[in-house]
Amino acid sequence: ERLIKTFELRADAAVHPLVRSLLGIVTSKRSNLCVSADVSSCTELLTLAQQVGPHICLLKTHVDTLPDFSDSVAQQLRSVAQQHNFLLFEDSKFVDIGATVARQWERRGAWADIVTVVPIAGDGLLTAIAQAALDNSKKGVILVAEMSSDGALRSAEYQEMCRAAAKRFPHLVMGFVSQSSISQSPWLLQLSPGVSVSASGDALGQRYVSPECSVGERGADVIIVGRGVTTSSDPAAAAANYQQLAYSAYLERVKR
Ligand code: 6AU
Repeated sequence: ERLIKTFELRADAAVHPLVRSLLGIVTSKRSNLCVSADVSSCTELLTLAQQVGPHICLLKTHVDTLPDFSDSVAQQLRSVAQQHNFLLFEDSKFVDIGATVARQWERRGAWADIVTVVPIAGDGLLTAIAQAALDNSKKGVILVAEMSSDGALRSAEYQEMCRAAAKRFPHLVMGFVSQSSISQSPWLLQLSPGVSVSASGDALGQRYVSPECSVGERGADVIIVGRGVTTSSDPAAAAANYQQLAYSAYLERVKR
């Protein structure tokens, strides 16, 4: 359990300005929900962003799955994000040597506020991102420390690597994608996918827990929900429901 519990106090302790901004959005909108916009076209992406915008703090994308993604779409998405006050989170899962990530950056990283990194290759990758980001205070990295799926690596050594990388790059790393608490540092955030109110898994090894379990028991600060929202006939209502459940679970947690 963290000594500093509330998002407000954790924002005050934050090193990275984007952690402060994100926690400000979370508390003002009363939303610790990130919707994972895993859709098939940019039209669907922009529609979904408008629908769920009022209910989210983050919108997560995989632009390499969108054949028609372009600078103009990125710009339109940015204006929806501004209108509804959320940040843009590209799930890039950068994993390569620094020189390669520096090449991947322009298309897959430059447009978003936050990107994901799998820090198994050493410091070169994070150094490359720190150099490529025009303004480091406006660019955040989330380290993928522990995955939700069946058979995922659960390694204390790897988790220690993630903690150490966060320590070496305090002005870049905002926290972790994980299923459990990786660090007690109040300024590092835990983002947890694998959350659903109705399903327990999919046919390809994804595993789900409820929002209450993710936030209340496993320590998620922000839950990441994809299909629980995107496959609903009413994505706005589904997002509102996840928002309410996740934020109530957070409010319960800080009382303990
Ligand atoms: O809610 P879902 O299962 O439809 O979508 C979950 C989203 C997907 C995954 O690529 C992603 O979360 N994800 C991640 C991330 C964010 O890195 C890690 C993980 O362990 N599990 C997981 O599902 O877009």
